[in-house]
Amino acid sequence: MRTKAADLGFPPDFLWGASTSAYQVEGAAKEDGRGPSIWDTFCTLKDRVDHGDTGDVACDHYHRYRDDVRLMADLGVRAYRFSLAWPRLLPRGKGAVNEKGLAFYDRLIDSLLERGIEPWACLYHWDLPQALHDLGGWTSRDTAGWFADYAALCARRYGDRVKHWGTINEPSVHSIFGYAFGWGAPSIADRSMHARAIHTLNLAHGGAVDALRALVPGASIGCIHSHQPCRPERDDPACVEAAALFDELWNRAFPDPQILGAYPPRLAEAIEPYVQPGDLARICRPIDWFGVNHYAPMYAAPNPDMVWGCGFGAPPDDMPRSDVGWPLEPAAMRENLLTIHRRYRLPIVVTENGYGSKSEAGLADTPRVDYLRANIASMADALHDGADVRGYFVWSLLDNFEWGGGYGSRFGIVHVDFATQVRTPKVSARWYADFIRRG
Ligand code: IFM
Repeated sequence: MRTKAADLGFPPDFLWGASTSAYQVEGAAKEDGRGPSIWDTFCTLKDRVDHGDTGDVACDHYHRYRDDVRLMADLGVRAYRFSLAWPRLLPRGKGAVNEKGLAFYDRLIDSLLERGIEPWACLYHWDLPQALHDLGGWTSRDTAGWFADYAALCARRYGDRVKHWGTINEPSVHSIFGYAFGWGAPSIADRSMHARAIHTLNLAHGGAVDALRALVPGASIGCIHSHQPCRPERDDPACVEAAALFDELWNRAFPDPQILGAYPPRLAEAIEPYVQPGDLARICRPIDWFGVNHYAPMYAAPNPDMVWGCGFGAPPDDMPRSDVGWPLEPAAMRENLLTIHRRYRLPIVVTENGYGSKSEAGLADTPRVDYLRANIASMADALHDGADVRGYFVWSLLDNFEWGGGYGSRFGIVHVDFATQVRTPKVSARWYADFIRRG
């Protein structure tokens, strides 16, 4: 059965878009003066990324962005959420600016605007310049100041054309995987370093909001969070407490101080040693929307091997799973959006939602179509029930570098042959295009 956006009750100005991020698609990692990021370094570590994959070439979006913009225009996508690569613009994170890097995003932004596609730029999607990591990275308060300087540079250069800005993509995932679990760059597993990183990332967000607000007339600003329903693996007190702590680490460590002005109760004590007078006022700046990357409910359990004593648990045995093992429960989208609406009272933009597959070979990605259709319908339910949802970006436009999963995990609605760089829209891309047009 075909579904129209209008049938689901989406308003005519509801924004339908597609998302990517710099390190996952650009490639050209050593070209035109780009400096190394912590992910370039992480990819050189043995056995950390499946098949030893790296983002060196990725989807070669750096050279093929025009084709990709044309592809989006053909699909009828109205907005493109991409990230600016800090190490491409400031190869050492601060100081000397790389004009060739700046010029790349000029070209990308201009070609989007030429085709009527709204640019949504995110300042940071996990690619911290290695030179700043060497100075302490997110565990050093200085990094928040350097991030605000970087935000000002971007605002001055692109603010005449880019009005929608995200500060940081999924700070919780970046900090948990990078500083608590050691599963992602910069590969640290230390509770106090994680607590410090949380606070610096929050300060960085606040500083960037101020810079964007001051320098971009009419800016619309948000932070982009991975926020998922978080449930105990089992109904026993230890598990319930583990899930409450994991919920604070994953879902609340960033939006609570940014929007409500306080750290959630279980984390407050751990972060308190790093909080200086006035910090929460610097973090809690007025923003325009809550960006949520929604995928699936999470299950949590106690885990003494993890630095916080909790971690991922197992979903119920009878719960259907995606090809990458994530629970499939479309109603969780509605639940999640209503939770965010009730707690934070901001307009919401679904900045990522998508289906990952490890075994996908061809273009007939029916499970992805089923996932997108059901999640969009659930988003419509949330809208009808009062959540102020304004837009939806599919993750991802292209198959790309899926971090530790390398190129073996495909999330694109457009297939990328990584040997030839040929792009071919999958059935899901056709479905999404048809859905947008009919709406
Ligand atoms: O690929 C990632 C993206 O970088 C952040 N959100 C989740 C996606 C799928 O894992």
